[in-house]
Amino acid sequence: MPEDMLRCGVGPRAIVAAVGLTVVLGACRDATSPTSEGTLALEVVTDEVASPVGLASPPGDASRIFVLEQPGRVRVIRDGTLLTDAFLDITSETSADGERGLLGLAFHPDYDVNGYVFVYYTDNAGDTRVERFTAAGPDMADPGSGQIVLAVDQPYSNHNGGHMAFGPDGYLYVALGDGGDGGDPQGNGQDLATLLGSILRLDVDGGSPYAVPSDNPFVGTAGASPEIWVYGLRNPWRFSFDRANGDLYIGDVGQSRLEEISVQDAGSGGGENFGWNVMEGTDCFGAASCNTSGLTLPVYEYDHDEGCSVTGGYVYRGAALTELAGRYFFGDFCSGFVRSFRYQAGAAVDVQDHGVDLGTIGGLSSFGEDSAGELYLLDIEGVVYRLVASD
Ligand SMILES: [Ca+2]
Ligand SMILES: [Ca+2]
Repeated sequence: MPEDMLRCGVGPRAIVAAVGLTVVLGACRDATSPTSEGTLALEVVTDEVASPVGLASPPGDASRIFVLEQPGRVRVIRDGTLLTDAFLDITSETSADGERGLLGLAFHPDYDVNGYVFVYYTDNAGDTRVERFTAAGPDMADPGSGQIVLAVDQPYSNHNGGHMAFGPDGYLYVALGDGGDGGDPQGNGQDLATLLGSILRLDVDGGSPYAVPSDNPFVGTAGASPEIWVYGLRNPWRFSFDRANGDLYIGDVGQSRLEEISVQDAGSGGGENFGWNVMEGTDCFGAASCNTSGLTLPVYEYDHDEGCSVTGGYVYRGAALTELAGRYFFGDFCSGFVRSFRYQAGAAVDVQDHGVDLGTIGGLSSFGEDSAGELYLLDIEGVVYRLVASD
């Protein structure tokens, strides 16, 4: 085995293929990242939003970004100015505490025509709802237009997932955590019968409230929920598609040891099992050994001495920082670091820690991407930052 295969930054999947699972993963786990390039800075867009947990722009909309406030509001920032009135306020229908609340927002690819926007929230019974609203004007949704798309009972208050995004295929992808508590006591992560612990793929145009795409991987599998696209997830906290090539990046929050980023190559066809709760990252969970066959391991992971809850981000494809093109940015909610890597041939390479440039973010709740591909970082204390070039 070549010596450089032992270095950190060479992804577990490549290593597994080459030498088997247990030999070198420990050596890679404590990847010490080089410093960044001294070119990045954070610009405050607003510090007047309440518990921001998400950000998105309608496709092609160059003037507005929408910010999710966990208590139940969607706010609009137009040309850099936070509008007073909310685009949508479902605070009265939302229970927001801990990991609950308004957690996801996705604009329909034809939003400029149909005005459809999808939100993911915890209802007053503590259960997950995906609801479609219709815009009533440029900066306001019709509060009476709500149509429930998906309802999923939640056994515990935590691990609700919550992210949604339309894929390059035009389908709506919805992330659900394992249902909660600790250690996945119901075994939801490995249970294809439940929607929990999975990312779903829904055709919201082909049926009411949705149709299952006929090429979803578990269509026709006895006992499986056909909505499932991938599974074996604990609490996917932000996933994203690389807008240049369709690769899917998933940040999955760990239990007590390992935080991970997994990647699904575009064109995979779906069905990947990302391991939970057989594995936490590249560790067997709760056991000295486990059957790892068929599991897709993370391309990057880090220990809890470096953080405690991964916040998945985006591959940078904007215009302002062209030297970053193709870098996947992510961070940690607890320690507030911001890192990036390039994904090449199944591996995370050229990992950088951007602490020299960016410091740490107090409560890095989410990243966001606008229609132009510029990146934003959200601090749960109320701040939206834009990633910019340093002076
Ligand atoms: Ca839950
Ligand atoms: Ca995993």
